This record gives sequence, structure tokens and C-alpha cells, in this order.
Amino acid sequence: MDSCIFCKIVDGTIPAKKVYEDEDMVAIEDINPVAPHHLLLIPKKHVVNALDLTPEDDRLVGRVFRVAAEIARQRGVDERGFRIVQNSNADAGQSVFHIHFHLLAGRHLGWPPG
Ligand code: IU
Repeated sequence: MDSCIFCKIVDGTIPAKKVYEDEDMVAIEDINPVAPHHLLLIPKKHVVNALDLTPEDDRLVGRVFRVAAEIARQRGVDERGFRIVQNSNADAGQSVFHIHFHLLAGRHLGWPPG
């Protein structure tokens, strides 16, 4: 999608600190981190949010969770804990309308979220 900032991050037109990439997704450092570890896992396919997923994306979403867990393990935050968050639409605070999954770790994460 031409006007989508995350499509541009995925294709490298806009620079970002990529920490992981495979054929399906990239993981980048969030530019406005809210935790000591704050990454975004961004599928390369332009999907708006959870409401836009189709059955053919089931494998992709499962893979995002497995990669997020692997990154948490590599960063040594797996035992203390981490959170994977996907915001869909306004009340959840979605600000970029290309699906992404926040990986948050490195501090106590309160519950319920704000
Ligand atoms: P949200 O779930 O749509 O609210 O999250 C969007 C996130 O994308 C937010 O944490 C921003 O700081 C982050 N972000 C980014 O890392 N790089 C960008 O160029 C833009 C947003 I625009």
C-alpha cells in the first residue's frame, strides 16, 4: 500500500532499526518505547488489524507469536515475562493501520492495561 508507513518500513523505503527479518515479517525497535524492550513485529502483508485477518493468515499470526517468544528468549526476558499486544481500532489506541504486534518486556507490566 503506497501511503502506508509500515509498508515503507517493510520494504526499506523508510529506515527503521530492524532486529529480525524473514520472508513473512520484520521486527523493529519502536521509535517511542514504553518499556526497556519494546519491539514491533510487523507482517510484510498489508493487513489493517485483527478484523482484517483471513484464514490464510492463521499460520502467519502463529509464527509472529513464536518469533516474539524466541526474541524474548534471546534477550533473556523470557523467565521474568513479556507481553504481546495487538491494538485494533480507536478504543484500543491503534495509530498505525497496518497490523503489528508489540513485544514489551523489561519492567513489571501492570494489569489491566490503561
Ligand atoms: P499502535 O498499536 O498502532 O498504537 O502502535 C503504533 C506504534 O508504532 C507506536 O508504539 C509507535 O511508537 C510506533 N511507530 C514506530 O515505531 N515507528 C513509526 O515510524 C511510527 C510508529 I508512524
